[in-house]
Amino acid sequence: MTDQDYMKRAIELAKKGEGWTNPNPMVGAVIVKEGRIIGEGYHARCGELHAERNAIASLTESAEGATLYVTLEPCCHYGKTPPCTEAILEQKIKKVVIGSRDPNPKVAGKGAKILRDAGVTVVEDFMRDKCDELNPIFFHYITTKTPYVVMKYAMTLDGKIATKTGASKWITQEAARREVQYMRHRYMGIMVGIGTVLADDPMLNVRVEGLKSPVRIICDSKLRIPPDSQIVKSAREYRTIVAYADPENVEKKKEILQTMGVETVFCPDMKKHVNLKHLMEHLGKENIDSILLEGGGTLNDSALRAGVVQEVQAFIAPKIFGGTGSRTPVDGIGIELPSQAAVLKFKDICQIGEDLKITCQVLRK
Ligand code: AOF
Ligand code: ZN
Repeated sequence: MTDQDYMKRAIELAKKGEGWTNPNPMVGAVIVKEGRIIGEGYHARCGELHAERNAIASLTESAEGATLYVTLEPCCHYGKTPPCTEAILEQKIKKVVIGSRDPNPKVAGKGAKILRDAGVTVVEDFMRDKCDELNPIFFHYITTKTPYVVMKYAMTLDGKIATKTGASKWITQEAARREVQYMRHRYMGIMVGIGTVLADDPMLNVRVEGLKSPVRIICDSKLRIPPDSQIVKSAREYRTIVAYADPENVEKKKEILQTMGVETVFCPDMKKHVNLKHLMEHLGKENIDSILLEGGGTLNDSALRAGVVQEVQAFIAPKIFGGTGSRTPVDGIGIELPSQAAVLKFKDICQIGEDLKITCQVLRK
């Protein structure tokens, strides 16, 4: 096996933590001695041991003189767990091969330096791009303190998210819808507008054994959400945050919602709409590092314009609805010139069942 193979194994291990490590990163580690893997581990859950310490815990023999392959620079601070650099030095590991750099200001180069100063051979940026792909959420969140927002929608080949009557069940097939359940597990929050709640009365949870459900976030300027909606009725079971912006005549409603377990947050802009930038700052403070935005065209438009969207994931079904008035993924008033467009970059395209999934990074709003 080559250095690349060991790092690929570490990446594979890291992915096992997907959806569970947030707001911490996914990290994998492999310890190799004389061409044999003698220990491996990954970060399984926020608050639990880091990948390096789990790899050490699994050692089948002494790691003295061994090489550690780790997808992220080892930490050197006391957080919820003690520094990994200490464990690495205790084990007398001779060489550490690192994939991603850690932008966490508490680490950021200091981890690698401590190891080097102690006489360990350190290789940085090894397969860095592949390792970086594990943690766009962590890199964004740790540097901005606001959640990484993924706008997700399903549309027909002619760009409609509903028929002219508003019917939207279903656009994509089963396999793509299963993928969406997984996405709800992966991101910590899910956000929709009040229009979606009134039209569909959704649960916005995950209905797959062994996966977790996201925190539900509703943008609801006038606090119109019905107390007998599925979301409010299940607010004790699934954390639910409703953002509102118009303080008039909401006191009583707010009280009812709160006694039913809903958290409300007042987050107005000048026009008494929800200020999405401020909402993201609030959610960041609540430790929510990532959000799946399942829009509605109006909220999608506002989120794009507010500059809070980092990624778009579009499912495209090989169907055509037509209709001048049929809803599209992004509504609002639109722009005048193509040069004013939001600009994205294609990152990935794959077929899921009969449907396509396109992943894009937002470059300019
Ligand atoms: C992880 N898992 O495998 C590595 C991390 O609060 P703590 O102690 O869990 O520390 C979290 C920080 O540790 C995290 O922000 C990142 O900078 C660093 N490395 N974190 O959760 C790991 N290696
Ligand atoms: Zn660590």
